[in-house]
Formats: sequence, C-alpha cells, structure tokens
Amino acid sequence: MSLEELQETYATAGQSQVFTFYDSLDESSQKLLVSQLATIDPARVSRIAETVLSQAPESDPSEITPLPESATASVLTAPPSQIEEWEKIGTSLIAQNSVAVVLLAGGQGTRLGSSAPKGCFDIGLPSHKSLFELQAERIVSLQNLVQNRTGKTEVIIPWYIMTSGPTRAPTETFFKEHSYFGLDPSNIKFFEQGVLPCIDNSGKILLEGKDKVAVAPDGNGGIYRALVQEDVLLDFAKRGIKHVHAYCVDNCLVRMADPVFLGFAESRGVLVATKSVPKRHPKENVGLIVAKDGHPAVIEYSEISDEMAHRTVVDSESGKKVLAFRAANIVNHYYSVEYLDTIPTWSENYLPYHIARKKIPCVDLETGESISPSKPNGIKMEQFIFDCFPQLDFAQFGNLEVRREDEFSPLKNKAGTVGEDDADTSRADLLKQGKRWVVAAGATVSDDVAGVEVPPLISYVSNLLFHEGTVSSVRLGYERSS
Ligand code: UD2
Repeated sequence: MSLEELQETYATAGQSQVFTFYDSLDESSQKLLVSQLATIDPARVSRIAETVLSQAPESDPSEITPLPESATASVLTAPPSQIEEWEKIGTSLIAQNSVAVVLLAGGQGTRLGSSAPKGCFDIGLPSHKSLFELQAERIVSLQNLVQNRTGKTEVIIPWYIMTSGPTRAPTETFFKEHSYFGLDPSNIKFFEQGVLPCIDNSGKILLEGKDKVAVAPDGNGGIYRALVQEDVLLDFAKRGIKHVHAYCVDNCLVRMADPVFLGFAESRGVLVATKSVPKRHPKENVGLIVAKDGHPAVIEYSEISDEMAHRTVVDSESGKKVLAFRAANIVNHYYSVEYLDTIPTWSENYLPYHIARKKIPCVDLETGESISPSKPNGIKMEQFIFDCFPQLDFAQFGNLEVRREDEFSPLKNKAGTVGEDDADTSRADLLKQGKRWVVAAGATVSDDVAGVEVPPLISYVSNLLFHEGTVSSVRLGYERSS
C-alpha cells in the first residue's frame, strides 16, 4: 500500500491524526511509523471504538441469577468416590495424549510493578523457583504420575504459551535460559495474541511517540483469534488433542491439566467448563460466574454494580447470610477441542470489547510534548476469555467449585501495598499447603515451621506420591514462623 493509500484509509476512518508529525520525522522514523500503521486496520479500530464508547453502562438486568445447581459441582461436597472417578477419567485422557495446557501469559502485570512477564516472578520460596518453573515441573510430575499409574510410556502434555507483544521475547528467553525447566522444547509452543491501538475518550488512536502508535494486548479474549491465526488449533489436530486446560499465569497453586477437572468435564460431556472458588468478600477483584438470560456468563469485577456485589441471601443449609453471587472466576477453564474448532464461525464478531480506562503515555498533538498522565487519559479495549460462555446452554457448560486454599492464590499486587494477592500471600499459601501435605503423609512438623515447600517433582499437586509410598525421605525447603 502506498503512503497516499495508507493516509487515505486512516482519513476515511477518521484517524488521520496519526500522521500529525509524519513530515517532521527523519526517514527511518517515517518507515517505523508506516510499517506499524500498515499492520492496523483503522476502520476496524474506529468501529470497535464507536461500539465501546456508545455502550451505556449496563444496569444489572434482573435476569441475572446464580448458576443453576445442574451446571455446578463442588469438590467440597462431592463424595470422595465421585472425585476419584473424575480423577481416573482425567488420568486416562492424559494417558491417551489427548490433553493440552494453554497458558495465558500476555498480560502486562502493571499492578505488580515489575516489567518482566509475571511468570518470571520469584515469590520468595526457599527454592526461589519462578511461577513458570513451578508450572513446568507440575507438567513433568503429572506426566510421570500418569505413566506410573497407567503403565503408558511416552505421556506428553503439550504446553501452549500465549504471549503478547511486550511479553513474547522476555518469556521465550526465560525458558531458553532455564532449558525449558526439563521439558522437551518440541512440546512447548509460544504463540502471540493480537494487539489493539489505545484510544482517547473520543475514539481517536493515541500516539505513544511521534513515530509510534500506542498499542496494548487485546485482552485474554484475544486467545480465540490467536488459536486460529497462530495455527494452534492445527497443532491440536496434528497431535490428536481433544481437551484443553487454559489458566492464568499468576496463580502459584494452579493444578496444570488437573485430572479431576478434566474428568468432571468429560463425564458431564460439556464443551466448556470453569473452576470457581467461593468469593472472599464483596469487593474481591474477581469475575462472578452467573446465569444471564438463561445462559452461563461472567460479570467482571470492574463491571458489577455495588448492589450486586454486596447482595446477600440466607444459605438454606447453614441459615447464615452469604453473598448471593459467590462463584468467583479464577481464570481456570476447560475447553473441548470440538468447541474450539468452531472459533472461526464466531471469533470475529461475537465477543464484546470491554473498556479499560488507563494512564497511557502519549504525545500531545498540539505541542508534540510527551505526556505521562497522572490519571487515566485513555482507553485500552480488550476482550475477555469468558465472554464465550453465553454461547452455551447450561447442558454444555460446567462449573466446578474447588478449595481456595488448595487451588487459588493469585499474584496481582506489589507486596506491602494491598495486603492480599501478592508475593507474600502467594508464598504463604503454597508453603501452608506443603505443610498440610507432609503432615497428611505422616510427618511431624514443629510448630515454629510456618510452611514447607514440597517440590512439584516430588508431588504433583497433592500428597498423592507420598500416599503411594513412592517417596521415603526428601529434603524439603521450609520457612520458620516469623
Ligand atoms: C482476571 C479475571 C477475573 C478474575 C481474576 C482472578 C478475566 C478477564 N478476568 O482478572 O475475572 O478471575 O483474574 O485472578 O479473565 N492475559 C493475557 N492477555 C491479555 C490480558 C490478560 O494473556 O491481554 C492473561 C494474564 O497474563 C493472566 C490472565 O489473562 O494470565 C488474567 O489477566 P489479569 O491478571 O490481568 O486479569 P485480572 O486479574 O484483571
């Protein structure tokens, strides 16, 4: 496309301001700007901007109710025999090499105050393992566990890691530098989600520099387009993958390809399933899994009304007041590949875009000065991974409630700022879990030991290996009570 044609497409889309400084740029900067502008469809950006800016904030329509019992199960109440059955089914799916794991690692982790990808973060364990390393070792450990249990030899759980522009290179470098944490690199595939330009409150694309448009990842809902465009679905077909576990990078307790979760989904024959935990308090920054217009849906914490967040009901069993909406989303989803193969029919137009009002460094079009705003001055438009849920009927969807202390401790905030969901709480939760495991396996742990680090290679995500007597004496990291 010639410069004139490019300028024409931007003018037609009402975005010609991106050329404001073009003539004042040297040749290499002009080339830089043009090459970035050529990758953006200004008409699509203007269309999305117009849609998100015209969205009236949705009042809570009355048809939002908690999920029906039929679509929900809980490991807190299911009989142990039911959990064992799910685990057996999930183990056999893994043994058939039909299970893959997809890691959502494109977020920029701005709240954490670290510029490195979140998976690189060291939460301060005795071993100082990063989140990526813990997750990699759980895959290795689960592959070994399934091989030991089924007698299958080459059990492989391929790992697909979705990055975004800013996280791609540092993530791949981190894996290379750590020799893929003992995994075979041919079973790890990095792929990239899309980016979208940032806009101002009137829908105009912002310039980050005179020769650069401000862009941001298009949200974890960008996964669907990326699975198609980056040939991940093709790779699933090549490998015979039928079941996918997708999860959030920042949860140090995440159960990778959890056989119980896979078995739950398979035994119910659902297309999509999600894990949830009981919501901790009304203002917890979690999406809520609800029924909306007769379909499963998630209302994000940034879009729920105060009334709904605080609404309580009396629990029929305990007689106590509980939150009316307490199924908290933890970005821990199951997809059948049968469902993912339908993405091309809906990914372009079905998922809505959400507005994230942010402080976006940009260039003042009048003065050419760079601005580092002290308050939100622009908008990142993003799609949410769970916005595909309303496509499904309740019979095609399952919600499995799990124990928070065993499965969910997200790393969101800088330590010492908010006091929850930070490196200190992540470390404490993981070490407390390890202590529970070794005690359950018959060890005596002195009271002054606050927690024990059980390496994933010793035990997948529970004290299974201890129970199975395959581990006699190991040297465990521990942390004394402060
Ligand atoms: C997410 C959930 C929220 C709740 C909370 C719990 C969504 C949309 N919201 O909110 O409901 O479950 O987590 O911890 O899922 N990511 C990408 N690309 C992007 C943006 C995010 O891969 O463009 C990944 C990110 O790396 C992380 C996950 O998606 O693994 C969640 O992103 P987040 O931590 O920014 O989401 P948060 O905490 O706002």
